[in-house]
Amino acid sequence: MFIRFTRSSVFTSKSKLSLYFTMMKQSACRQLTEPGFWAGVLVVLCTLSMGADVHKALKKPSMPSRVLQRHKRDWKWDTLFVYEEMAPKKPSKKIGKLENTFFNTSSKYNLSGEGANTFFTVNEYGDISVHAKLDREEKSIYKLSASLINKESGKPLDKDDTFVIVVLDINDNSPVFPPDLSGSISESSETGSILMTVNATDADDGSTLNGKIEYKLLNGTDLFYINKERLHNVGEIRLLKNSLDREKQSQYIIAIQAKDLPGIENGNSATTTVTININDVNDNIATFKKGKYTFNVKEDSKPEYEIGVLEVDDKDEIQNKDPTFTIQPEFNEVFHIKLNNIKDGILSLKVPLDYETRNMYKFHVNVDEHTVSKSPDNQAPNLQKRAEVFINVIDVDEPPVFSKTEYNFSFYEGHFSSPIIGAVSAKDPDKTGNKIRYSIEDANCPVAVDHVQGQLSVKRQLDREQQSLHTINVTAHEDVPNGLMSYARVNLKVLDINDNAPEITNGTLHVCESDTAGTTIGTVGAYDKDESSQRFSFTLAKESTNFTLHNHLNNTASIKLKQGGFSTESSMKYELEIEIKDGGTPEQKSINLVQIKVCTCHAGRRIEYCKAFAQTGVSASALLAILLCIVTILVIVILIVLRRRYQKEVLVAKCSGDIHEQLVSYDEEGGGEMDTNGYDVSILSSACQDSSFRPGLRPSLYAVVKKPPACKGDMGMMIEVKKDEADHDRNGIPYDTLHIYGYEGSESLAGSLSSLDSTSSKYNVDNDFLHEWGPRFRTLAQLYGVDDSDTDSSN
Ligand SMILES: *[C@@H]1O[C@H](CO)[C@@H](O)[C@H](O)[C@H]1NC(C)=O
Ligand SMILES: CC(=O)N[C@H]1CO[C@H](CO)[C@@H](O)[C@@H]1O
Repeated sequence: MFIRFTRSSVFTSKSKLSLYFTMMKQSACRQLTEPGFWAGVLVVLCTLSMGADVHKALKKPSMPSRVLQRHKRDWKWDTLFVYEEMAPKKPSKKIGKLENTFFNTSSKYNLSGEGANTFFTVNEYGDISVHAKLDREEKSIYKLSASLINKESGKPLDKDDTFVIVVLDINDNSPVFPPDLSGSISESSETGSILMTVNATDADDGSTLNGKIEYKLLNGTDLFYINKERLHNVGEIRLLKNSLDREKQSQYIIAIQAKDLPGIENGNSATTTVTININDVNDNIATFKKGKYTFNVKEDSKPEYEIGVLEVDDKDEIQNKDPTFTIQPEFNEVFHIKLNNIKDGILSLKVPLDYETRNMYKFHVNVDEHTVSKSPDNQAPNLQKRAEVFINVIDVDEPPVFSKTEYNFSFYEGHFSSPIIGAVSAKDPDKTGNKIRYSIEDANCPVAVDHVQGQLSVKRQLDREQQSLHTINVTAHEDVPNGLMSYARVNLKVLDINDNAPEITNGTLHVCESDTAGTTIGTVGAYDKDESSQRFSFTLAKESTNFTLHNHLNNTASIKLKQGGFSTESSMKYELEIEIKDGGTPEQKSINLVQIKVCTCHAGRRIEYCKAFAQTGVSASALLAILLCIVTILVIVILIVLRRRYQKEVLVAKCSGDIHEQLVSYDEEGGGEMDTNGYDVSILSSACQDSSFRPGLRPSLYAVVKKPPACKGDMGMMIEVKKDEADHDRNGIPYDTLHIYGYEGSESLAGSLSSLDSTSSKYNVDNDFLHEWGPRFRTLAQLYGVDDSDTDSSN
């Protein structure tokens, strides 16, 4: 159960501090109010008895009844109040008093909690005073705790208790508008429509007038108004008159004032501007910009060609323009009007024009528009809702025109007495009326055209069975230089004549050994390439002793046995010659051979085994061909065998040794180009260019004799010979082994070791030193040295 009191009455009551009696009554009432239903009754009674003061006590925010029960009459206070924004005074302002029953001269009060000893202090008598300027918007309630202590020992004399100090509101804040206010409304809106709502806020206590807002429009009041009611501080801007016209003014900027303390002259206020956009509706009709439109159109313009634009005025925004154009009815078949992207009319062609028929059109066009509401402008006196249109058709040189776009002719296949198929014709539509020349460009076309008359004729016999329809393009062009041309299609259907003989459809039948006389061994049919519906008739060209033929007159015939007793053992072959006539005109007939196999059969004449036809065996020429093939293969095989044998003999001969022209033969597997350990590859390449050929580097494995006089010539040839030998030596070492061949020569650095060249006559070493060696060598010096006398004389 709750009892509600208006807060304003609490705050406005001035005589509210330290009401001792009230406290007494109140705590008594608290005790009574604890249990259930009676509590409610008692509260009401208590309320009545305490009058205006009791509600204050009940509203006290932090005075738990439990505490009060335990410390009856110990602490006494009421809620303390202080106005915000009050400058601290000297002496400081007393806002209330703490009272405790245990208080005496040796005790003192102490404060703790929010703002204790800074904003609020208590003196030794329990007087609470405020020392600072408080701001309710920052903090509206301070919760404090009071204690009573011994002055000397500091020991608490009673349990602490809490109380609150309420900061009272003053009107120190102004309303604040949200930023960027704007609204919009359709130009066709009715009186009273809401354009937008504004919602200003005021930081002051919303339960008092300080926090309530009233709005006022500072301009635009001829068109708009704002509500005076202050429901949740929301202001609604509404339309005063339904006289908006976007085409005259599309935007309004209105100043709004918000003021607190509504209904009171003073108060804090704020102003802002809001933008009101007027939305367009289709309320203006379209009118022509001009009264007369003139266009030129070439006669060869295609349908849908856009002749020109019929511009219109429509003040509405593009999405609200909706003009409809009507052409004078007689011209509806020739012209039509569609809208372009800016909603002007586009006059277009429906059909091609022809200068030769009509070179000028004159008609009128109306424009109309259905609007959702009417702008006053629509009532102007002479609105241009009708315009005259003049169209001049311009002559152009046009290509020939065929009498038909497609011609269909037919012609019989085979022989013809007259080649004429038919004729095409074309005309020059222009005034000049040029002569037309016809031609067919395809050289393979079986049809020719007369260049002047346009007569078509076949050039050769046609065959329906080969091609039954010919499509021919005939060209007509004006017989003048740079004359225009056009084409026509000619479809030539080839008609059938009975020029093909019928053919049998199943030429092989079988007779079973078990068949008896009268058995139908098969049915034969016929077909014909010609298209005329034939009635084939079948007859036996030669009487048969064994078979009869029965014509069914439905384009089939069956063959029956005259007698049974056929055997696969017998060497007889059975053939029937059947003559088939197609019954057309002229009648075509053919003699067809039906072969009849003799077979052993399962039940139901299902073939088990058939005797082969004598004729189906291999023919003599085929046999000959097969024989020839076999002989050829044999010959080839024999040749191969012989060759193998011969080669083996040669190898055996080679292996037997005794080959004198072979200079060196090593049974060594070569290391390839990568094997640089066995020998130095560079020798081979340097031998030609490098004259400083060093013998010490020669691999001992190879016989090196003497550097050849030149790389080309003898040595070159020898190397080629040796290379060739090596390449073709089947017993030799692998091909990637390097052979180095050389022979003794005059330019070897090592010189020749042969004694053959060392003749004494060419021995001219200077042995003069022998003379200097003394008398012991005189004889030697005389033998080999230069003549002494010569030396002396020269000296
Ligand atoms: C033709 O006639 C024969 C005998 O009257 C009949 O068996 C056969 O089914 C017929 N064939 C066709 C194709 O009508
Ligand atoms: C099985 C059978 O009767 N075959 C006869 C078919 O006709 C020839 C004469 O053309 C007879 O010699 C066969 O005996």
